[in-house]
This record gives sequence, C-alpha cells and structure tokens, in this order.
Amino acid sequence: MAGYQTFTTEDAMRFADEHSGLFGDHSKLSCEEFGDGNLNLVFRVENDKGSSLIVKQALPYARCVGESWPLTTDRARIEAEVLITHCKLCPDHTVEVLHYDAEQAAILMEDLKDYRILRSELVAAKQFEHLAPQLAAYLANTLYYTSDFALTGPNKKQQLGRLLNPELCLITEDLFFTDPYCNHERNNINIEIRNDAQQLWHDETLHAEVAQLKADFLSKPQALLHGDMHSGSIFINDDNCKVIDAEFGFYGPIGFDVGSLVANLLLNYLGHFGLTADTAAREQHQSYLLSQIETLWQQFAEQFKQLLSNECREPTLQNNLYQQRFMQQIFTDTLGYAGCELIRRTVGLAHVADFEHITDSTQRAHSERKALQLGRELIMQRHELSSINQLITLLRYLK
Ligand code: SR1
Ligand code: MG
Repeated sequence: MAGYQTFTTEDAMRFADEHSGLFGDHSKLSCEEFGDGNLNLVFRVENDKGSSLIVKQALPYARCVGESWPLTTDRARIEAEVLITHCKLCPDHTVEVLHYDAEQAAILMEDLKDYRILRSELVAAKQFEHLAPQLAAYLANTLYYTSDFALTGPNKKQQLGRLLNPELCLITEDLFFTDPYCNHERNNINIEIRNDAQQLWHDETLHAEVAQLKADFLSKPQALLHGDMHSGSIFINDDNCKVIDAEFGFYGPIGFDVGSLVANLLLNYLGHFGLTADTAAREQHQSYLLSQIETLWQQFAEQFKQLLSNECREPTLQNNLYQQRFMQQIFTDTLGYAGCELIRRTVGLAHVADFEHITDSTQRAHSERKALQLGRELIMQRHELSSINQLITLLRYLK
C-alpha cells in the first residue's frame, strides 16, 4: 500500500497515457469516472480522436458500503491474473488487460465502448441469440483448461496458491451462504416478503443442503472460476459478448460459475412478471430466456465433454465412467449454486436491477417469492434432477 493513492481523473489519464501506445504524442485526453459497481473506481480515458481505454482502481474499502468495510487492494492483482488467464483461453469473450500496476492497484484494459451491460439489456427485454453459445464457450474453455484435466498437479497447485483470494471469497461465503439464512443486519428484505424470508431462517433441512454447498465452495478447487458470473459482469452487443470484473476469481467448484449465470437469467425471467405488463411480450421474452438457459447448459456440457475426450492427458482421469459422474456432479452443483444465487439476490445485501426496477412493491414481492421458492427447490432437488428441461418444468409449476 506504500505509495498508493486514490486516483483522480488526472492520475487516471497519466496512468493510461504512460502504459499504452494507443493515444500517441500530443493527444488531448479527457477522462470521466463512471463506476457504479460495488467496489472500485472506473475511469474512461479518451483522446480527441475517439480512442479510449478503461482504468480500474481498487479502493481499500468496498465502495457500496464505505470506509467502514475495509477490503484488500490485492484484489486488483487477482482480477488482472484471472482475466489474463481467461483471455488466453477464450480471447473472444474476455476483456483484454493491457497493464497492471501493483502499487496503485490499478488495471488498464480495453474499453468495450460498443458494448452494453447485459443486465441492463435484459431488463429492457433485449434479446441476443449469441448470448448462450458464446458464454457456454467461455465457461467450457476457461473452466476445462484450468482444471486437473488440463494442468499437471504441481502447476495447478502453484496457480491455486497465487489465487487463493481469501478476502473476496469471505464476502461470497458470507453473502451467499450465511446471511440469507439468518436475521443478519446486512440483509435487505422487502417488507412484503418478510414472512417468506423468516421461513428460510428456520428451515433446517435447507440449511443442511446450503452447508454442503458452502463446504464445497470452501474446499473443491476444481478450476479457476470467474467467481462473480452475474449479468452485470458481462458486456454484450449485437455480435459478441465479453466477460469483465474477475476480482472474485479463485479455484473453486465449476458449478459455481455456471450456476451463478443460470440464476441471473432466471432472475431476469422472474423480474419480467413485474417489469413487462404486456402478457404476450413478457411470455415471448421469458421463452427466449428459457431457450438460452437450455442452450447454455447443453453447449457448455457438450464442449466440456469434447475437451474431456480429446484433450485429457492425465491417464487416471481419462476413465469414461468417472468423467460421466464428473459431468453429473457439475450439473448438480450448478443447480444448487443457482438456487443460492436466487435466494441471496432476493433477501441478501446485493440485489439486482431485474427486481429493483419493479416499481410496484407488491409486484416485486410476487417475483421475489417465486425466486425464493425456485431457489429452495433447486437446492433441495438438485440430486434428483438430471436434465436442464427438468429445471424449466420446475419453473413452470411455481405458484
Ligand atoms: C460487497 S460486494 C457485493 C456483491 O457485489 C459483487 O459483484 C459480488 O456479487 C458481491 O457479492
Ligand atoms: Mg463486480
């Protein structure tokens, strides 16, 4: 932290200018800070010809709460390393990091100016057919090639040691698996669903399953995860999508990334009960989301299985039966973590625009209740479900 100082727009311009050849001599630079995320400062630096880059600086605390919640700035290193690793494995769908500065906890990266945040697009009921195929490719490649199927034991352990990310993992451990299941002061609960939230606090059967999912999150380092795979971490346009914001990355259970993404599509599905008044338009968007969820899982599983068959060099792990069980386990975990994400985004600290943009609180409560019900079903029934269509059937039978 010696020498660290919170960037002003001037500092961000100097940083971007020094570490890229993009702007050239005599460029007139301008800069705005536009971050609205939970944790960091984000600047756009632009020259008079319209070329631009992003400077992201980690603050020594969580921006959404303030200085009372200190947070390591080492998360910028983790983010840079995860993005660089993922970009090598899936360059089309990962934002490019150009420079990382340890002292200033700052990252210089490409500006995805022609892209928009996926969550805002989905809230506005925009649809992209390439979303699921591209994100399936991102997940299959980044997760397979950082797993034991692709890395040697010593190599994987070396990476794993550098990317333990204890502080950011602790945030997830608390916000995802602990707070929603007790009367925690960090929770943020719509008064109209207080009774439903209270039921979660006393549901011992559910707590046992969440304990299992948390234990796996703590101790199943299958692959280098993005760690925060929600629709605010994805930029999209009419042709492509790119994943950003990997500061929660660590070696964990593969189903955590897949499940977080599935849940965020489900949150959008449920949010549209209150966001879109026109029934036909709502049903059309919801059916788009279901087909994306189905495609996401099917193409992810297909590509992961292809990689297992064609690329696995570890003789013991080449066993067919083991690989089938492994895929089933990823599916089971995906459903469980999707369930936890639905619940924590409904009653926990960090909510999502898909629900928050529903202006009528009774209508919001209707979507929120469905999210809690579906979240619980996914967690409880995850061992019994064996196909993505069964998830979709569950969704249709929600009260
Ligand atoms: C204090 S951080 C709250 C949430 O924002 C991040 O994007 C993660 O999802 C985290 O849980
Ligand atoms: Mg983020």
